Amino acid sequence: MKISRIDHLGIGVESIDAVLPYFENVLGLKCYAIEEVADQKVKTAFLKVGEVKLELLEPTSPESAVAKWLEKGGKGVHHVAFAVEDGVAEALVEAEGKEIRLIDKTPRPGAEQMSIAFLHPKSTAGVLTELCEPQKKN
Ligand code: CMX
Repeated sequence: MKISRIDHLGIGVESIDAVLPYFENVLGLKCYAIEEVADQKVKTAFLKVGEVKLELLEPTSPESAVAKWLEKGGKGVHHVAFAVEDGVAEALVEAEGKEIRLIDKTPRPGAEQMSIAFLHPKSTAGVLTELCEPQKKN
């Protein structure tokens, strides 16, 4: 697969409202979008740091993967998202062929009109890994 850059770092939080002042007033970053991703049961807030984005993730349901992670004591960086240039679906086939455990067998819709898929942290050096690309327009 061809990874071109880190697209974003996902940061899990109990409340976006509670942590946004740190990112905006102390680090001087600007939140440019708030979006709910129903499929992932999260509300997201995006801030840009140069080319890389920070995605703050607040669960919208106790069933959310982020809610479960927070409940088990998770804090801070939740996942790293890599932009794939030659297709997420193709990258999943390649990863599975290299015995990487897939969470998503096929890409799903993510925030910012991206197509996303996750690889299981047990086969990615402990880092929950997202692969993403802009959704294809039909
Ligand atoms: N980073 C690293 N390791 C993680 C992790 C994370 N974010 N979340 C869970 N794990 C580890 C746990 O610590 C646990 O390890 P141990 O067994 O050593 O304790 C292991 O993964 C558990 O794995 P599991 O039993 O297979 O699965 P869980 O029910 O705990 O769920 C995971 C974990 C990663 C499969 C689940 O969170 C998932 O499917 N994530 C993908 C979707 C997602 O995270 N969506 C939210 C973001 C959406 C967005 O960005 O739009």
